[in-house]
Amino acid sequence: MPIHVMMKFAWDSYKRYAWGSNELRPVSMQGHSSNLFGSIKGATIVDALDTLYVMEMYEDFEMATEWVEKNLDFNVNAEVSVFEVNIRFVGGLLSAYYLSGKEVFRKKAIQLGEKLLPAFKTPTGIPWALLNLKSGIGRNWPWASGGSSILAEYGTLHLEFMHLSKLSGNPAFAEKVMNIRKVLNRLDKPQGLYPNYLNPNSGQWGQHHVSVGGLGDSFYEYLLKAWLMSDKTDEEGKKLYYDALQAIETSLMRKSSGGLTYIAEWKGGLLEHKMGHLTCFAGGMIALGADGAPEDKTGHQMEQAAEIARTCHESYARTTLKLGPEGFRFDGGVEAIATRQNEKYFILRPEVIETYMYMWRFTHDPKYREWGWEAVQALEKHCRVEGGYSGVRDVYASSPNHDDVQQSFYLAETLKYLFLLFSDDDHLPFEHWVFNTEAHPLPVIKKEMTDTDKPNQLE
Ligand code: DMJ
Repeated sequence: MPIHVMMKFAWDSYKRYAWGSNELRPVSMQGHSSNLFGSIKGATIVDALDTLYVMEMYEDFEMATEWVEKNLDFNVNAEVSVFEVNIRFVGGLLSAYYLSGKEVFRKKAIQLGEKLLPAFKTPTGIPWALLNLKSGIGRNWPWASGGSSILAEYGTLHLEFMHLSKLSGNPAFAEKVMNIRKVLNRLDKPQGLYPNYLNPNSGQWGQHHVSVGGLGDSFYEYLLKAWLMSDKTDEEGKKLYYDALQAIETSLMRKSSGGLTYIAEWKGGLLEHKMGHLTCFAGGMIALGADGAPEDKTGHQMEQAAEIARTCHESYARTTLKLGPEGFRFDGGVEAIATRQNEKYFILRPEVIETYMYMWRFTHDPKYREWGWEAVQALEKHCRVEGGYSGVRDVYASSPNHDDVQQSFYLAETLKYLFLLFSDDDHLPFEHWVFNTEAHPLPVIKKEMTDTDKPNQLE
């Protein structure tokens, strides 16, 4: 099954049953709206724009562009997740702009970025998680430790905001995200690790939970990518990334008795021997950073990345449906298997395929394409339903019980990374493009040529 045919089916189903809604319910064949986006509409359209473009589905891209022009509206009286709106909508609009050159995307990205700025009105400048786009009033998730903001949320704005400053000429966006770094730099890090919770009023850490999966993940990713996207001029981003990775290696990375490397979670000094599907993105991240690693660690980091890819593949291979669980454990006599009912679901997430894609690009070892192909077959067999693709509730069940949601990131990320895994390396080459955490490609901002770099005018 060629990947663009999968995309066509996912897109056509959304178009037919849920056009304009945020997401599709592929079993009940109707629209689905998550409150993460308030009353902003069309998440799937904006998230899918660049995938349509990259797969050369230009008619569909035009249709999506027209919808954005006529219908995408941020003047809504509703509370949104700053992080989700940034990675999916701002990121999606920016990459659609850079790929197509269409002005409407630049304009809409800046408009939305301006709407998000009031989220930074806190005593420390660490933004709120939730923001009412009309009133500009923000707050944090009620469940987050003592009113804290979340590392993976406030730490995953950097790439998009740097581009917003570049495209708008307004330095405010870049200043806001650089200030987040300043606040973090002033704080003590327990064993060099970054707790997931930070109070935006006091500037102090909340509970000492550390994770390279949910609540922490893309913060680390954006340190590395900030450096890469700056054409390797952001030395601070570089240092913060490699120092954090060293702390992760020392305190969280472990090998099971069966020889599987995993990244555990840390709760108040104790290790929880659990890895999330979300954590599996780390294989790709470590591979992407390996080339610039200090102290001759390139080979070592490539090995770590390959080992994580293998562990994550095992988490798929050890299920009945050959799709990965949301979380898997390395305790109580099991390895890479979910033991709790609420960790057995699969919601079309991309992280494992993302890691295969990076590993393929860096090694050309055919096993990564083989593993990607296994995932394609499982998606076709168990997730494809009459009205699109659906997640499943239990990957260990003998037949799939569908959750009836086609997540927008399935089109933005899972299908894009699959497509790139089976494409030549000159599709979106890493020298020129950096992927935001929702797989939206953003161009490297080339450094000004210095006098010595400049070609000799006389020659
Ligand atoms: C996406 O929205 C992004 O990849 C994010 O970083 C994590 N969660 C989903 C996909 O699993």
